[in-house]
Amino acid sequence: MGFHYNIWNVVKKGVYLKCINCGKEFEPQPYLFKCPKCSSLLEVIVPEPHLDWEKLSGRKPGVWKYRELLPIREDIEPVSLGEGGTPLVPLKRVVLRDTGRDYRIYAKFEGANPTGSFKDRGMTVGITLAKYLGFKGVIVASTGNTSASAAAYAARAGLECLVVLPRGKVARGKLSQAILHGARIVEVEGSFDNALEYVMEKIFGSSEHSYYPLNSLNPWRLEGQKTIAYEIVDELGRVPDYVVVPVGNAGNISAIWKGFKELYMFGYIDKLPRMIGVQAEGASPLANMWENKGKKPLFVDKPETIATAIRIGKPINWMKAVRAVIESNGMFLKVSDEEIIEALRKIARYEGIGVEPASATAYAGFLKLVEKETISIDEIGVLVLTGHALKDPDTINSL
Ligand code: AN7
Repeated sequence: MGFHYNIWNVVKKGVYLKCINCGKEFEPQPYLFKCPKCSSLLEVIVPEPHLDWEKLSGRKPGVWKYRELLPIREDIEPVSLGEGGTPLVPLKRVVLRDTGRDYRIYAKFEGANPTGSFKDRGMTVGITLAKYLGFKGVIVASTGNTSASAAAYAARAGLECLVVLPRGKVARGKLSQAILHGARIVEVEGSFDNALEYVMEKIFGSSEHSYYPLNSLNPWRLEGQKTIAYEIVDELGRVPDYVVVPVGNAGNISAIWKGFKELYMFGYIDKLPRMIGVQAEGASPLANMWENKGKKPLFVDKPETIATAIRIGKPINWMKAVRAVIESNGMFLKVSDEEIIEALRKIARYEGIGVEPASATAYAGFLKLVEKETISIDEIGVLVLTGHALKDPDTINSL
């Protein structure tokens, strides 16, 4: 390490890292991404807050409304663009039209975040950590949205940003954002999986640690994303019966589940929702595992889908996501590119909500649930619509 930092200047007292597999606990360290004992994923454990949930109602909506439940010290001014606090809107016309029934279903429109995707929730935490630990910059592999978000938040923090992208496979809006905010761009052949390998080699194959990696292997970033669960409960005034989440690298579904579990453990809610993960057919290692009743993902070497955001064959957070789905009594599903396009078009035309293809998998997945009769008419569901339509103008123009 070329510089000195004190993690306790940034991270709250009582916070620690825990291996999701062997349960071993570790002091917080920015570079600890895998358990030294069993190589599994780590999660951040935040101590139980002294917090009356009702007290929150007077605060401004957004990620930092839930400071007591985040691992960052409360005397630190976060690097923020006002992320979170996104609309939760009932879907009525499209659902009635497609199913003939009044399902009680809401869309959590994450496209309304500052850079147009849910990634901003994680980035505000990740970049805050990177800034106050004194890193020179950040590095991410990305299918696009992570790079757009990292570039914007790094710009705000005065940090350099290096993004590694799969060549020719990043939707134009996202690439434009990364360029606009001044990121340095490296393109690699293949898919996101190859881009992530490049980042891991660059970081762990070198002793030069001035660029902080903010991929979803980074458990700190996921802490910001768990606020999606908090907001859903806050706004609905109750816990939904099921939550449908598009799955690529599987960080978001894991983070949202962690958020619900914390609310449950701390006694703010008394039940938990079923977590439904949706993948695109050409990039569906987890949905295929689920179909075959297997225990390990069936990794895909050459993932392919119109939903480039989730064109990922080896989801790094698969173990967390599988746990979320099993513990919550949920499931993984896959949908075809045709179903994705249809879903995208319909929620745009009948609800006025414009999303990118990866996000439309949530609505396509909901229709599958109706078809399979795994949800009932009196249950409340939330679809997490992860990114804005403007992210992918080329796909939208070709509809
Ligand atoms: C719109 O930007 O992986 O399952 O590098 O952009 O947490 O990976 C994006 C993922 C869903 C999947 N919807 O979330 C990246 C990246 C949209 C996304 C996902 C992504 P994860």
